[in-house]
Amino acid sequence: MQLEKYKIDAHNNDLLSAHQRKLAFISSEIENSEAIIQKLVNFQIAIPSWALGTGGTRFGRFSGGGEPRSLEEKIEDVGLLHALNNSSGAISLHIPWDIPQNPQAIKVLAAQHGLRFDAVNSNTFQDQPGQEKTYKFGSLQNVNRDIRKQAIEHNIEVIKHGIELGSDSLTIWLSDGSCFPGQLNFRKAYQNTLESLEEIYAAIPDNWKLFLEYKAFEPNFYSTTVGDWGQSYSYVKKLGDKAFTLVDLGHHLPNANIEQIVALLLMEGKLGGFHFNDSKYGDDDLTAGAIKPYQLFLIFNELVDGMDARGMDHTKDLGWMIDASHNVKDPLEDLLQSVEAIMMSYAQALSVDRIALNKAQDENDVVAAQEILQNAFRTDVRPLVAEARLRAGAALNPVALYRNLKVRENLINERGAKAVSTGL
Ligand code: AOS
Ligand code: ZN
Ligand code: ZN
Ligand code: ZN
Repeated sequence: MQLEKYKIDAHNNDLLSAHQRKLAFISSEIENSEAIIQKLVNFQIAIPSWALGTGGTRFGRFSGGGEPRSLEEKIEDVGLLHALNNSSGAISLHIPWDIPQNPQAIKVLAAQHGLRFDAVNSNTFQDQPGQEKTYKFGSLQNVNRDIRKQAIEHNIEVIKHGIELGSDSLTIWLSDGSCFPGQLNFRKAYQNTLESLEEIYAAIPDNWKLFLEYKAFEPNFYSTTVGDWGQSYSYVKKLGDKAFTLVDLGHHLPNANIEQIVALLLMEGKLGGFHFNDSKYGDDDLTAGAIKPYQLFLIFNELVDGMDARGMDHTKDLGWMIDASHNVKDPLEDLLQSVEAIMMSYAQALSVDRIALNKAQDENDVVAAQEILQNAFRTDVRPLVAEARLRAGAALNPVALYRNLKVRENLINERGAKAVSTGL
């Protein structure tokens, strides 16, 4: 389905005067609103290829229809999102779910939609058809050298696919761990994992990054071999300058102070990037900002503070990815909501009066510090985010336009009501 520019323009014209009223107000409230809008125009968040179809649980999956049946159609879907919000200019692929048959043609197609390839993801948490050895008892940690070798070779294969597409990072998430006490020798599992990661790291090109994701639990429920940020940090620190920790917001134990983790990793120069999502219980992979928007804002508050302190480029120096997969929404609408929530938190964090905050902190003025942060969080910055879209030629209200244009109905007509996304 094509989203012609004149349809976006017509939508924007309808909403323009109301938008301008709101923008004028907020611009008078926030001193650096113009600079914030510019930063929002430049900010891009990668869409995971596995979020384009309806997710499921182990109890079932209810497809919404019109889902992308191929890598080409996944790129088309992300292209639609990007046309609507101009903030989703990248796609993150999962191998082998998304093996490009003709990389050159895939690159051209992505470029036509203004998309680049973000981190490529390896998969050693499932056995693939025809695979020689099983990952039932782990991959990079496995007690069996041949199984470790198979997993290492898979990761190297993924890097090769990434190079062909112009990606510049590899994300490794391991399901490795154990389900029962005694099952695993923790030290040996660590050593095996480290050695395996070293072999993968050796295949990482010089201009690439290796992201090591951590997760407290699931599918293993007694121990996970890269179980928290400290464990990930311990590996990436040993690997070298191209290795970083990746923070998936849903991968922590309840009540973890994620913003503090982010601040410290950033300070250590080992924060690689994010998998944004939200959760109430575990790795729920709900829409970013749906449950704990204040937490999302506090994370961005640390990011802006820490990145600026290190002179980092907000747009380029971290990997910004979504990792969501829900069961009851249209996946494209959900992704539009996630991107919006991320942009809002970023805008709010940019609006924080840092000088005043530092002063309040230095004076132990707890109330003032809280007022500064909550003021920013309670300010409606949606007109700034909308203005950034307008200036970039995207839609003032992406979800509304998506519905008005009946995008899902069109995709169902094109692909069929039973079209189920490839991959997960
Ligand atoms: C798994 O819990 C992780 O979040 C990974 O990022 C995973 O590769 C992704 O969710 C796709 O399954
Ligand atoms: Zn993740
Ligand atoms: Zn996860
Ligand atoms: Zn998740």
